[in-house]
Amino acid sequence: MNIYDNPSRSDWAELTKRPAKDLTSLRTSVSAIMENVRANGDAAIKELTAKFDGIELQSIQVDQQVIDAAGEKLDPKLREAIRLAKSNIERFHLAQRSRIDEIETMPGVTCWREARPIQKVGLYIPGGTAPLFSTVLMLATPAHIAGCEEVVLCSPPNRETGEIHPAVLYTAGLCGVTKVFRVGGAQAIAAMTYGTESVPSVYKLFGPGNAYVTVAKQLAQLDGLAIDMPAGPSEVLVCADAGAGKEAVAADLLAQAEHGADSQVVLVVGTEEQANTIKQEVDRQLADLPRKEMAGKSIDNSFILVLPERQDQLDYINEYAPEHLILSMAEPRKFAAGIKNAGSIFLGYHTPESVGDYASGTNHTLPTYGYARNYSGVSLDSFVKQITFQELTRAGLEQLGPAVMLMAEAEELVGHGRAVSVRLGQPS
Ligand code: HSO
Ligand code: ZN
Repeated sequence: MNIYDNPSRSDWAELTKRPAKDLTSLRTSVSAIMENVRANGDAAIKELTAKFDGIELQSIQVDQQVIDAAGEKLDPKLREAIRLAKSNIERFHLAQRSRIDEIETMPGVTCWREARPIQKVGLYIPGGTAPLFSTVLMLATPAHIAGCEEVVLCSPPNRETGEIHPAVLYTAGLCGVTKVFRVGGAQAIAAMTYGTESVPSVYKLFGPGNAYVTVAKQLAQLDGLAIDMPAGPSEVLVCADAGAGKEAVAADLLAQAEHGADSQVVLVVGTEEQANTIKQEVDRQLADLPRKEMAGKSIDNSFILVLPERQDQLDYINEYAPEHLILSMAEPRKFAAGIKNAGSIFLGYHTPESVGDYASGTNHTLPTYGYARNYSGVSLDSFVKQITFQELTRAGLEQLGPAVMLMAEAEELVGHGRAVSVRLGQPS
């Protein structure tokens, strides 16, 4: 971990850069996979699953009995933990339901907005090195609360068993997923984009994935689907004051680093002495981390920034726009008031990022790669559209009509004006 001691502002741009991601080279091969699935449906899914996952699929869809029985394969204590997490996530997302306020913009002219669920949504849950059943909680819970009619989940089958991890299946059953499919990669995204004999097409895609999945989601957008947000490697920025425990800060940094070699980890502190102390502690804790190889690579690409001035710390963080921001400090709320760009903020000495990753109630699907400047994380809003309404009385139309007719005439749209005048009994 390099330490940068109070660099000048002109050097900050370099220190907010994420490693370049050029996915254009994958476009051709991903596009071929998508076309194959579009043209050949289930047969293509089976062919591609044999090729990429080494599994001959008997059936693509997971039977309901298999989902119902998945919980028995889990430690009852883990089932309990998942239920606790679900209850907190449910509570937080239920509170995000918008109130319907009817507004009279002028007498007799009433306007309002109502949320309607996106009817069909697709959730992608990666296989890979860790079965991310927590991501099922984060996506399926708000989808269910929103009232989405079809909640489709795709996840790659395990290379040995040909099955999806029981924790993923159990959580899917618990959170109201309607159909689960043993398919991963770009072929899963293609299946949910175009539909196959088994897999329904959906209107919006959610969930993390590797580079192939990311490119497939970009291509799905060109075919009219919505996606949750642009993807990039997960990241954390920890800002620690002198009172922050070195063990906790180092553990927070490593919790992020163990996600993958390309994870981004940044520490901001006030003194070089504190930077050195925490750097040593990171190395000490890294030594016995099971995923030390991956975490070590991420730590090698990470850095510590010494910024003695509080305003500089704030300005740097806002420029970096971290996915996760941990404010390990005595008065975090005061500091947080100055934050303009971040996906999710963890306040004080007792709030590790892990609680938000799993169970505090907030959503862990968050904007990475600086997209916290212009995107929010997943929430209940991600699963609904807002429809606007207006209703006028006769008196309301009499009041508003003349202005509309004048504007229509000025835009030379005679038909628009006529739609008002005929209602008011005026000559057309
Ligand atoms: N930190 C990840 C979410 C996660 N962590 C899942 C553990 N499991 C991205 O926000
Ligand atoms: Zn995490």
